[in-house]
Amino acid sequence: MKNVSPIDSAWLRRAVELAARGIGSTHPNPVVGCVITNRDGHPVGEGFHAYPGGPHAEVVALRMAGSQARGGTAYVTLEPCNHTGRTGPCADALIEAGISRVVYAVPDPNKQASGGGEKLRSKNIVVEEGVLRDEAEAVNQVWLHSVRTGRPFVTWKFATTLDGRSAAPDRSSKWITGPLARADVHRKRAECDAIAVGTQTVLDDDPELTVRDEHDVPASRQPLRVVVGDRPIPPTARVRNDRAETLLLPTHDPAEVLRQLDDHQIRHLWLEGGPTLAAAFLRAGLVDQIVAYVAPAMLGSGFSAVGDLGAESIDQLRRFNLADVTRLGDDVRLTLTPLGG
Ligand code: AOF
Ligand code: ZN
Repeated sequence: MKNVSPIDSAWLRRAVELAARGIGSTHPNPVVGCVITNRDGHPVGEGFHAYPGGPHAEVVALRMAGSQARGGTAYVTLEPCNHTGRTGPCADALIEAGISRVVYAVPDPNKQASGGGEKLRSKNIVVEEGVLRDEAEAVNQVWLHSVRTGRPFVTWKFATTLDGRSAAPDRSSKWITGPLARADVHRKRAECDAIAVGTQTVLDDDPELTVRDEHDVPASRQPLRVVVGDRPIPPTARVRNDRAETLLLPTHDPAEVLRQLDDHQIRHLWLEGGPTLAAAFLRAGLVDQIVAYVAPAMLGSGFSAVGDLGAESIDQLRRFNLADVTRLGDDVRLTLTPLGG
């Protein structure tokens, strides 16, 4: 660990907080936050990236700071960009504003945009990289993962009884968990770019796969609905309504699903099942996070939340890191990550 001044980490922590305000609305762009302090170290501007095509965090903060940015420091969660995309290069904006020092957390893995740090240094601006890196990585986890690996970050969500069942023998499943857990699902769906289910789930449950409740989201901002598999979907199925876009992927290969979604610039896929699709993704090692809603109830019969994972003996048990446990009414939400991930 290098020596970082507590003042620098405090302003970057504020920048991470600002970045988090963009979660769920910047797709396919990253979340980015920025704070500007003047030459005396007082904050004079702050901002975050709010929507794709909108001004970058640095530009929002520079506008607020105006001439007070001269001789000051910019704290940014991501390396300032060096490209003209939908907006001009932030490195140039910082140079023109007369900033004398730039402290950022994470280098930009996007080849088209990176190089801002070098550009700033070449203009004799003091540049420090890697301050508060873990926090800034965490807030931007999904985007960083997707740019670095070239495939979407995958969250598998399921609701289950204590005995691991997600549907009764007649395939009915409404409702296993209570209203607080279901509202939480809508909140989390709203942060994703795509929601996928298998064709069997469409036939069994006829889900709409949209973000509802207090989130009154227009069709243009709804996550993409993705139906995986080759069973025919009736024309009356709710996934075919006009409340969101729907992509039908007649394949059974999770890697192919992710390749196609990457072409659609999907950063975060929310996988809702059912058991066959979930098992295919798990077996392929393509689940990055699991969110399990567990109800204090039992069925004793019916369908398991996940299909065959190929285990024949107990030494083939799949274990995960338990990252979080949250109580939601009478239900419990477990967040798990792959071991070693
Ligand atoms: C953002 N917001 O605050 C920063 C970004 O499509 P553009 O022109 O908006 O450029 C997006 C790229 O710019 C993005 O992939 C990232 O590499 C870089 N920095 N992007 O959306 C920001 N600072
Ligand atoms: Zn930029």
